[in-house]
Formats: sequence, structure tokens, C-alpha cells
Amino acid sequence: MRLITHTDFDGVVCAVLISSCEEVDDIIFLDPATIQKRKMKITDNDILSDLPYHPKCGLWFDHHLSSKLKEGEKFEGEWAPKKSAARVVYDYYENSYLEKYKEMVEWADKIDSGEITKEEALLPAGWRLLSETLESDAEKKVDDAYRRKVIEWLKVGEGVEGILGKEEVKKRAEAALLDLQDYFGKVKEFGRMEGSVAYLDIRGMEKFPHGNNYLIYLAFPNAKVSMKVYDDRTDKEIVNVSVGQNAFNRISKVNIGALMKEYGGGGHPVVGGTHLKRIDADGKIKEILGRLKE
Ligand SMILES: [Mn+2]
Repeated sequence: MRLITHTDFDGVVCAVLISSCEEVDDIIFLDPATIQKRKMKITDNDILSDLPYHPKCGLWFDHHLSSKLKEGEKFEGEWAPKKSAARVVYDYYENSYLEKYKEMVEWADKIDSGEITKEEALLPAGWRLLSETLESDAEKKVDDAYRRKVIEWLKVGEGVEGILGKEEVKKRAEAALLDLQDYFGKVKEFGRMEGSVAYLDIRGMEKFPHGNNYLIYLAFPNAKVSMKVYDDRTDKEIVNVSVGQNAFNRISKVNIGALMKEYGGGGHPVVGGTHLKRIDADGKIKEILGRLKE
């Protein structure tokens, strides 16, 4: 079968687990919007993981609240509101062969649900650092070939430190760490507080470095939530919005995934996002910002 998984660390871990239990002959990496917009032909030969449901797929694993199906709707696979899609897959197969991936799945839980420390946000190491190499800048093309290599290394039992010691990974890790420092500085420079919201609008700023979603809370520790607005890399008519609760101080009561769903997107209660049409993005951004202010 063909496995279609998310472009992030959780998606990669799903691929390790699923391809250990199913006959997978091809792995491709997609973002949720491509599935949502039905931009790709999906058949019952496809397995989807950490991505929204597609009615034509053969097997589906996800944990995003926004992709939960209506009661009684039948599908093969599993949806559960767990910390990572990897956890959903791991529990679904209940396969003792997968036990060697226990630690990796625990890290998928931590990373995907934002349970990381401030130190890990700015100076990641181990699994967190490996995850940064997999998720770094789309512009630099974290190519699918690299993700497939990491999946293979993990499957043949190379430990995370062994993988991080490989020349190619080392280079990517060093670049990711530099990007994080650079991003942190630029977030402080271009971000601002809008009420209780740390707001960062980088539309039109092509050279903005890549960073993770936590650094904005280090830059603006009093923020209850953050909102980032940025250009879509592939579709000029689209503006992306990412919203999250302060990962180090969860006091916001806004259900972000539900709010994003109202604007055509989705996510979890604590983090989510949507894609807006550029022509009416400004009005919608103002609206969302207004609803995020508490
Ligand atoms: Mn996930």
C-alpha cells in the first residue's frame, strides 16, 4: 500500500510504525490542507496518518479533534484524541514488535502536544533536535528523500544519537539550531502584543528564518495565545494563520481548533490553524484576533 503521512515528526514516527506492520511500498509526505482541499487522488490502496480523513482511503489514523468523524461513520483504522497520531497507531496494533519504539512514541507525544521545556524550545537535543531537522524550512526543501532515510535508520535500529551523529543529519541539525536563534531574534523584533495575543505577521517577508511554535512565548511570556500570519509558499492567493495557547502557561480558555474550524481550518484545543484567501484575509484576521483577545 501507499502511506501518506504528515510532514512533521509525528508523521515520520507514524510511518516507522505503520510500515513495520503493513505492506508499505511507498511513503509520501503531505500537509493537512492538501487532503482537506481534496487536491490529490486517494484510493483504498492508501493509508493516511496524522492527516484529515479522506472517504476513499483504505486505512486512517489520526488524533486531531477537528478531523473526528460523526458518530457511527464507518472507516478502517483508528481515530482517538491522543497526544500524537503515533500513539494512536502504536495502541491500535498492540504489536510486541513495536515495543522497541516506546521511547520514540513518547517523544512524539511530547513534541506533538507541546509538552516541552523552555530550554528544549531554544536549544533542542536528542529526539527534539532530530524532529527539528525533519520539520525545518519548506523553502530549503526538507526533502522527502531525507525523511525516508530517517525512517529507514529508525527501522534498522539506529539510535537517535547514532542518527544525529551522521554527517548529513549533523549539518541539518546545526542549520536548524542557527535558524532557531535567528528566528527568536526576529520574532522579538517583528512581533507585538495585541491585548493578550502575541501577534506576528510576516506576510511579504520572504527571508524570514524557520523556527518552532514555542519561541514566540519565550519572546512574549505574558501572552495567553499567539497568532502568526504568513504567506503560503505554494499558493500566492493563500495566507496561512497559526494559532496556539501559550505552551508554557496554559491559561487561555479559547478552543483554538474549534475556532479555526469556523474559518475553514482545524487543529487541537490548544493549537490550530487555517488558510485564508488573500483577498479577504485582513478582515478575517481582525475577526480572529478579536475573538482570541480575552
Ligand atoms: Mn500529530
